[in-house]
Amino acid sequence: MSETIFTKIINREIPADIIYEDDIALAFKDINPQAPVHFLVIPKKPIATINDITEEDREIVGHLSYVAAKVAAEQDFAEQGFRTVMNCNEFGGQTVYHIHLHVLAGKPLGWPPY
Ligand code: DGP
Repeated sequence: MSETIFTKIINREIPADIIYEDDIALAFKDINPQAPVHFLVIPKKPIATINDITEEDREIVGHLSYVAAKVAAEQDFAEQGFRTVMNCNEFGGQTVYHIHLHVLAGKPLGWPPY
């Protein structure tokens, strides 16, 4: 897949407010927050969309939820509650084609999301 802005964030070629990093994933604050807490958890491996996840990626993708919960606990909003969202393609509202888990928290979130 072609490189996105998120590869540049992983490689520190452009700045981001990084809040978590390990061998598999990176988490950083969303540039356009939609809630008091809004960060993205991305795999270091570039995978364009949910549709491109392969069998060998299953552990990586599961790890993104693990990181979301870990940061939620560290930042003390786990018990209050939060939402994770992964948008896919045009109708899903995806704009950056490197999968990312949105983590939103800090206020009651509406449902359905439109
Ligand atoms: P989506 O629409 O699901 O593809 O979400 C992409 C998100 O990525 C969107 O909420 C804004 C965020 N974003 C886009 N470019 C940048 C950037 O350069 N830095 C940061 N921190 N976030 C970005």
